[in-house]
Amino acid sequence: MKTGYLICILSLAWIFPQAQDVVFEKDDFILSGDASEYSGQCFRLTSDRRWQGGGVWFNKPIDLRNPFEMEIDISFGCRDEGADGIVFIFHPELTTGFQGEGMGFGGLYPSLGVEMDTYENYHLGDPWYDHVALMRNGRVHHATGITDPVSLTESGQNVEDCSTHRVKISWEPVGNIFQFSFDGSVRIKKEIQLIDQVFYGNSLVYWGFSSATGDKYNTHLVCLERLKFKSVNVFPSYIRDLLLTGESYILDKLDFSPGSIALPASAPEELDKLVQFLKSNPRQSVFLSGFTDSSGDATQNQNLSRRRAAAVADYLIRQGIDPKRIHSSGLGETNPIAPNDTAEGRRKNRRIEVALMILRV
Ligand SMILES: [Ca+2]
Ligand SMILES: [Ca+2]
Repeated sequence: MKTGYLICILSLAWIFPQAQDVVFEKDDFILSGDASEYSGQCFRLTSDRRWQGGGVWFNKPIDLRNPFEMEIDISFGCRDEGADGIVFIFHPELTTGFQGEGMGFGGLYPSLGVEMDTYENYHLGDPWYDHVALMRNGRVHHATGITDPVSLTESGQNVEDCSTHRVKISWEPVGNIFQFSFDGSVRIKKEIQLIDQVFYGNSLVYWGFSSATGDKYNTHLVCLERLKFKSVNVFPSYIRDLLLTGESYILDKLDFSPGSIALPASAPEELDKLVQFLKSNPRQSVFLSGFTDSSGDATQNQNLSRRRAAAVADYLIRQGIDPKRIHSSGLGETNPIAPNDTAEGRRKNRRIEVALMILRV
């Protein structure tokens, strides 16, 4: 193969990275409200009681510039005209919204929701039958929906029938196509500028399901069968715009020796404040990003920065912080904060950045 072709193919692979089947465990998900683990690959969002509300969220963001596909089995319970239904959500924060008729989607801004609604709220323009619609920004009135409500099933029959229903959800970024199918029938297929028009240019979002009951109720179950997407483990500087606290800082005194991943002697002084902060703020997560100066090989620098950030993460874990609250990545010589042509500038660029995020679930 000629080099030119190879470069061309590699370039295309870079522009269109392939989604991967995700091997998932229940630990990859964060539960909120009344949600709980259920048997197998299932989560129970609400139990069969009044005024319940629960959500389940994948704990890492995805990048909507990549395809996203999932197959799930959903159970809406056994009580026809029960309530309220289940919403699949994309949202830049790990947050669940208003309950009741909002089904945990209400008020989430900006957001995309696939509302699977089994309870007719007259004042929201709900049809009498169990329906699905594509909604945005936590608004549950159908007048503001992206698509009009259609019956969940092709035949129009009730879905609160004690059985499970196979749902497929997919996002194809090349054609901007969002698709939803229910029991093998495509119910929504919509071209939508998800990144530019719904999320205002930001492609990093979390995904999850939420549900609620009200005066009417049902057990709501979600069973994950197949997930195919790329989750994002690196947190470049622009993701800080998403952080609820907006706080990030540089571990100034953590000067690693050249080429070394051993924590310097200043580590306890520098990191124990962070440990104490995380212990006193149990809903806070931390993102550690390692950076190097531009000396040497870029790939080795990326590797070095990743291992240094991981060394800091290990220290926090040894001090008793739950590993699920710590994310680390290495960004190598990218994003310099000073010129690399002076010793002082290079020293500034060799750094670990700490960004904080509240898990508001
Ligand atoms: Ca409703
Ligand atoms: Ca029904």
